[in-house]
Amino acid sequence: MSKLKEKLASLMPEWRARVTRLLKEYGDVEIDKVYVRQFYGGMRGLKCLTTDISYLDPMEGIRFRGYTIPETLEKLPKAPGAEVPYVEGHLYLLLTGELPTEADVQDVISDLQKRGEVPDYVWATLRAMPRDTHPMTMFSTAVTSLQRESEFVKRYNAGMSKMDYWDPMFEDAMNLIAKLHTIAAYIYRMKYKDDTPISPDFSLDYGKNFAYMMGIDHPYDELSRLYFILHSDHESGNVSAHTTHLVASALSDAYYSLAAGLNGLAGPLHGLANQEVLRWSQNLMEQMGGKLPTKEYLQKYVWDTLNSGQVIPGYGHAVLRKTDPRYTAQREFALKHLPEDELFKMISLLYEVVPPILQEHGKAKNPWPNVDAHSGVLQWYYGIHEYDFYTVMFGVGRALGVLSNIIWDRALGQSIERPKSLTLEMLEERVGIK
Ligand code: CMX
Repeated sequence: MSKLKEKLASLMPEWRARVTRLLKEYGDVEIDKVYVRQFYGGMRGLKCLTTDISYLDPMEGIRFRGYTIPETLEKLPKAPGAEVPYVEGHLYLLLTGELPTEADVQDVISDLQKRGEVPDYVWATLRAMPRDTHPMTMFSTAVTSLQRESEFVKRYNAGMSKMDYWDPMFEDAMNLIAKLHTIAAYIYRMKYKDDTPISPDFSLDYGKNFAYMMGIDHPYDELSRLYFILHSDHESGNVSAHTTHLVASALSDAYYSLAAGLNGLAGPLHGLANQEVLRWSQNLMEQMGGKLPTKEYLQKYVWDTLNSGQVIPGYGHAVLRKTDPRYTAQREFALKHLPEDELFKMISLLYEVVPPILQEHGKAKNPWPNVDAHSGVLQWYYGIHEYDFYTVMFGVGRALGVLSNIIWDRALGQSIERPKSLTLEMLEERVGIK
């Protein structure tokens, strides 16, 4: 058994006892009310999910297991000379709630390296798809195709106690995480780099190996680590996390569950917004002959977008009410590594121009940028000019959080999800409309 799995097994009895007590002694305590607006408003603000992996405060932003983004980046172990922590250490934190030692991180690194080989049929599946298929479709298909490897399915079919569900869920999650960066890089180089995939180097950590397989030099390894950590988790109500949790609640395995979550991530109001930001910003730069627009021109462009009934991509959020600290962390990386880049200057100008316009427009509850407003410009700078690949990298990062969640879902016996629907007529009757 890996050390990480042993650690998880040692944590579970106490967590299970707390959940059992809560449900037994306080199961009927009311926490929140449901309002009519929430029926048609995407259940916004409704408190009916639980996770301990991360918590999103509207003003402060995400905390991973209690740590803010600056704290996470500061406290997790780093490779000698590196500026961004190991992805593997972040996974340890998400799963256990504890900061890993350097030895803990090395254990996770070597465990993932052993699980990293991708079966050839995955490549054959990807190659059977038309080359102009969206890379998110390829990514989610590759994950679904791996479902035949599921340990959970094998153990479930052989007959397994509910108390043990988390164990094969852990195996599936780790086997998947170990392969996702390789699959992503393969899709990239097959689709966009004249079909020249680079085999993984299993002596490297996750972020470094991804940069190596993408064929991009330092400091792209640092950016990869940052990107995967920042995108890992945003509590459990966002579309990708909730979908993964929902599908896993039917005891679908990690492969089915993650693929479903990735399909949700591929929507333009969620993860795909990062490609929209770049497309929208570069359209404007093209109009300007590659030059930075004036502030006045940019203001007009933003208003034109709003007046044509479209959203400003990368701005607004369902929960956040201030600048996303994931945006700030990426901005700090850009200020250090590409302060003079024209596109970065454009993204910075948008940061000045968009919030007051959204405030004046008066619709968006949050006029500030979210994570997607900044990720594209960094990828572009290091040579990834294919916007539609950005969400795939978001998906690699997001897998760390959503898979950690479904391991704990099984450990704590979360039930199959089945909220109750009402008809419009019933709602009208309940509020007194005749
Ligand atoms: N530009 C223009 N209008 C916006 C807006 C934006 N960036 N953000 C919100 N609004 C509008 C909404 O469309 C909504 O309009 P209607 O009343 O006509 O439906 C109104 O303002 C109120 O919306 P809200 O309560 O502030 O925001 P929601 O919780 O409904 O939606 C989000 C949140 C992220 C979908 C929305 O802000 C948006 O569409 N942003 C642009 C897309 C984006 O950046 N998505 C990425 C989010 C992060 C991620 O998941 O990756």
